Amino acid sequence: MGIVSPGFHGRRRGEGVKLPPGQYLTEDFPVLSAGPTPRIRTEDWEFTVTTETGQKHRWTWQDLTELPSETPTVDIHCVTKWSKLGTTWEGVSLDTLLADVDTAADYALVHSYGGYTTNLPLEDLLDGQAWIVYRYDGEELTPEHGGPARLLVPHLYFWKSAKWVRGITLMDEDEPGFWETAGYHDYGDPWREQRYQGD
Ligand SMILES: Nc1nc2c(c(=O)[nH]1)N[C@H]1C(S)=C(S)[C@@H](COP(=O)(O)O)O[C@H]1N2
Ligand SMILES: [Mo]
Repeated sequence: MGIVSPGFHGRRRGEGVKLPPGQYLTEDFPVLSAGPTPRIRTEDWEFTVTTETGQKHRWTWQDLTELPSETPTVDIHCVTKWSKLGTTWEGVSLDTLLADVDTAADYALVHSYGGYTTNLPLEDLLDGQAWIVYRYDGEELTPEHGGPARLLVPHLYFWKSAKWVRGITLMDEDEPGFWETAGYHDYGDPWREQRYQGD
């Protein structure tokens, strides 16, 4: 057998790539939704951040899309064991959205149109780790994948990346979301294989 440098295409096939434990690579983009896909017109869309003191910050679709955007390329890891490498998105960093939000909260509960929720420590939304994204692979985010906009927080299992995101509540105490209440791990670090409570 010859010596072949894996290069970029090899890397995409997973050669020389270390995946989180128990994960396999997929090239397609599975859709995982716990219920029907809500259809939200951008005219009706709004995103709110509510602080632990009840202060509300609100962004319309126009507000969101006029903010400076970023185009993160990240690997995503679903708890059902597929991982997808090098996905490219466009959206607004939570650092930008939370810049003027006055809070001392430690936890965030993310709410979606349709009723889905998921929780995480507020610090996991900051420092370039999370975005509200509205484009995927150069195209508008489709409804199936969470359009018009979803949370993207790729360092945690993908169930934390709430599709059809509608708001974030900042809280002093942790409060489990939809899958976390159903027995999935409260934090969900794929590299520590935190799939279920007790992992
Ligand atoms: N609102 C909402 N967000 C959600 C989900 C959901 O059912 N509803 N599923 C989660 C899970 S388990 C995964 S793996 C990803 C799937 O995103 P995708 O359908 O774009 O692949 O979305 C997450 N965000
Ligand atoms: Mo998932």
